[in-house]
Amino acid sequence: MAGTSTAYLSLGGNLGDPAASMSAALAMLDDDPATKVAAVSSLYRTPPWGKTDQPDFLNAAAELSTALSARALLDLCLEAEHRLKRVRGERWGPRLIDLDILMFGDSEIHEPGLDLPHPRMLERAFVLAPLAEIAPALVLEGVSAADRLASADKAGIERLPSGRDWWQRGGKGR
Ligand code: A4P
Ligand code: MG
Repeated sequence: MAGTSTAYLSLGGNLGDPAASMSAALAMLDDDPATKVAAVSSLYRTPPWGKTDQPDFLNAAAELSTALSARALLDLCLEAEHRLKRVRGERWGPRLIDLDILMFGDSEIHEPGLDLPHPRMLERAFVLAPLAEIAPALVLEGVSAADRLASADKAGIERLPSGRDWWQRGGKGR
């Protein structure tokens, strides 16, 4: 595809069936004619960050190949969240599904409703652990994802034996 960008996403949720919601979100992205899911990490069980009196999260990361603009990819992610009936509540609070764009090629964007690279990813092991699994050499502000993870606080983070094709199993004949 001409004009194709590589984008990295963080997926997470801690209400309902987060693995099913994340799997459905990835299927929706992959169904977009301009977007392909190129790689997906294992599932990780992670202690809640920010607001700690809520259930553990499941988190994962994905690499996409897309001919969309960053803004159009964000809109697709927000639509997927909406279709999965995300209820927006308090900041950092419990959620059915959350999709964040971490990186979009080497774009740097600071606009209303869209910041890239994602401003809060470097401090979060729940983002870095799955990202480093699929893209260890990806450079995040001068330091590789693997090295960022090595110096992050990984307490309580557990990689589940899901394999990397968990999102394709079951449902919709995938
Ligand atoms: N937005 C701007 N830039 C981006 C981007 N690069 N990707 C805007 C996606 N969205 C972006 O999002 C608010 C708005 O951010 C979007 O409408 C979009 O226009 P939101 O998801 O409604 O807000 P939020 O998620 O409540 O706030 P925030 O600060 O984004 O929270 P986070 O950072 O998503 O944190 N603990 C664990 N273990 N695992 C988690 O996944 N997640 C959170 C949420 C807290 N604690 C967690 C986890
Ligand atoms: Mg968010």
